[in-house]
Amino acid sequence: MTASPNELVERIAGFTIETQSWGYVSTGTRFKVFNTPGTPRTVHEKVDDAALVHRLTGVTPTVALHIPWDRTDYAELRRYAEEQGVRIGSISPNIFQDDDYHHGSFTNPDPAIRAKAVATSVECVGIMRTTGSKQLSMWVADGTNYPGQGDFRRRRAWLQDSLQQVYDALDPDMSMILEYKLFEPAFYHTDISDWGQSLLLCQELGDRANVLVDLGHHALGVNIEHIVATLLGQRRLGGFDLNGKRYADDDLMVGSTNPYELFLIMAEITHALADPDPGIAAGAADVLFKIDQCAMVEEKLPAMLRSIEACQIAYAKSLLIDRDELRKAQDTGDVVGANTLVDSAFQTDVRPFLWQARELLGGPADPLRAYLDSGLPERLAAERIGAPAGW
Ligand code: PSV
Ligand code: MN
Ligand code: MN
Repeated sequence: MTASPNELVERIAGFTIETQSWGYVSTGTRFKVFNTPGTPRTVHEKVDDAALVHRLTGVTPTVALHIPWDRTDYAELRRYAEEQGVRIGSISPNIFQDDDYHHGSFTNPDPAIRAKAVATSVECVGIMRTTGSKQLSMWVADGTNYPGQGDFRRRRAWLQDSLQQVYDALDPDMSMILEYKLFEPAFYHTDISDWGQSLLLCQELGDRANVLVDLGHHALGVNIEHIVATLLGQRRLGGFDLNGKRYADDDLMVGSTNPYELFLIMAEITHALADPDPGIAAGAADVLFKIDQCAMVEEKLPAMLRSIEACQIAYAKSLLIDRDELRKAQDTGDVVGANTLVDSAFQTDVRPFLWQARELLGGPADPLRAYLDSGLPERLAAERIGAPAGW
C-alpha cells in the first residue's frame, strides 16, 4: 500500500521546512564573494525574504538565525517577523569567528576562552526565550591541523563540560541539536567529526540533545540514509541541515546533484513516521528540516525556492514506496524486486501532487515562476542598493 492521491497532497502540504537567514545573503568561497542584485542588507530584509518564500510556498513558516550575524533587538524582530507571517526558528551561536577562537572555542586550552564560548551560547538561549525559538543549533568548529597539536581526550572532556553548561541553561521545552562535520576548518581532526561523536555527546548531555545531520558533512560515498535510520532508531535524530554536495560541504542547492540520496533519506523519515512503535514515530515527527545552503553565484531567492521544491519532491516520492510489498520482497530474499519497488517510487513524477498541495495552501502552483513574473526581482534590485558581501 502506498499513500492515496489525496493523502499524498495533504502530506506534502503539511511538510514544513525552515529556511535560514544566511541563505538570503551573499556568501561565496574564500576566493571571492559575489553579490547578486536585490540582496538583503539587514536582518529585517532577510526576514522579509523568508516571509516572501513562505507566502510563495506555504511550507516555510520559520527562519533560522545565526548570532551574531543577525544581532538586533530580538523582541522587535520577533514582532516584525510575525507581522510578516513567519516565526523565528532555530538559533545558532557563532563561536568560530572571533580572534579569541584562534585555538578553538569549547576545546580551547584557555579556560577563559572556553567560558566565553559557553557565555555566547547561553546568551543564545536567552535570545530563544525572547524570539520563542525551541532549538539551539550547535556547530562546534574546533579541531586541529597536525598530529600532536592537541590532546584528544583532554579536549573531549572540555567539550563535554562546555556543552553541558549550555544544555543545562535550556528551558524544559527547548532542545539542543548538535552538528558534526568531518573536516574544515580543521584538516587533521575535528572534535565532533561524525554522527557517533555527536551521539555520544548527546547521550551524556540528556534527553533533549539530539544529532543534527548536515548533508554536506560526510566523506564521499558515506551512506547517509543508514546514519539517519540508526539515529531514528535511537530517537536521537534532531534535524537536518539540507544542502546539495558533489564533494563535501559545498552548500549547493538541495538535491541539485544527488536527488536519489535525498529521496532515500526522506524514505527513512517517512518509514519511521509510520512505525508501529509510537516512540519512533514521535521522534521522526519532531525532526527539524532546515536549509543550510549558501549562494555563491546563483540568485538567492530562486535558489531557495528550488531547494524547497527538491525537498518536497523527495518527500512525496518517498511516500510512494509500497511498504507492504517491500517487506514481502525483503523477507523472501527478492533482492531485485525490493530494489525495483524503491526505484519505481523514485521514478514517479510527483509534481502534479505538488501543484495540488500548493493550491490547497492557497499559493501559486509554480512559486519560482510566480516570483520571477511578479516584478519583485526588479523592485528588490532597485531598492536594495549597497548590500554587504559576506555574512
Ligand atoms: C558549518 O559548515 C555549517 O554547516 C554550520 O551549520 C553553520 O551553522 C553553517 O555551516 C554556516 O553556514
Ligand atoms: Mn550546517
Ligand atoms: Mn556546513
